[in-house]
Amino acid sequence: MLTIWGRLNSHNVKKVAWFADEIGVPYVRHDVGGAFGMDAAYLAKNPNALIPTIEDGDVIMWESNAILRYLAARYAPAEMWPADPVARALGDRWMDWQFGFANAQLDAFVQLVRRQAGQRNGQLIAKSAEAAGAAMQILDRTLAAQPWLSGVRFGVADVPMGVYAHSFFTLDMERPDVPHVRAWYDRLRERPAYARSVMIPLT
Ligand SMILES: N[C@@H](CCC(=O)N[C@@H](CS)C(=O)NCC(=O)O)C(=O)O
Repeated sequence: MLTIWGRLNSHNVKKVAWFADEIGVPYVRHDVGGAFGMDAAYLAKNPNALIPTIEDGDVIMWESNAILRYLAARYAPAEMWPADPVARALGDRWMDWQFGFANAQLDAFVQLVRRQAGQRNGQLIAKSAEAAGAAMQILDRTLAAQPWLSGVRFGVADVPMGVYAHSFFTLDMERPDVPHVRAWYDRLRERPAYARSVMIPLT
């Protein structure tokens, strides 16, 4: 049985929990990180003191997108992680691109979700919302030409930005009009596994 270590209000943990569920890999998840802390046994598995970490038999893995690629290669249907190097790479780049998006949106997320109403820095929120919106306009141009970041069908490359689409459209901040990203997000919201692990209140 796959074990996932990490609190589910983390974007990076959501990716792994959603994708494992999506491809039908049963798992148990233990809350670690944030208010739950990390004990010595956890730090022995992940010396970075970050979440998520997985344990799959003898395999201990960290780095959420590396975990996704591992799960995809080992357990997912072939179309979710194409063998063709070009098709694979064209989707895969959006998995790395997601970390830049996460940096852009980080201040807005922290201010709006993790600070009390009277303690928020409006300038930080506006600057971060603008950077996140500009990045989403790049994604929008891609999703105008293809239905999924993975290409013609849903795949693992949709997962990292799919998780961030939920916070982007849920945070109470200014957003540019990105109709193709919105339509993709609406398609993701129809997926039961996405609803279970990603569409939860932001905390
Ligand atoms: N690049 C790492 C980043 C992991 C990361 O930054 N995780 C955050 C939560 S999203 C974390 O562990 N924060 C400390 C904590 O939760 O205690 C990955 O993708 O797994």
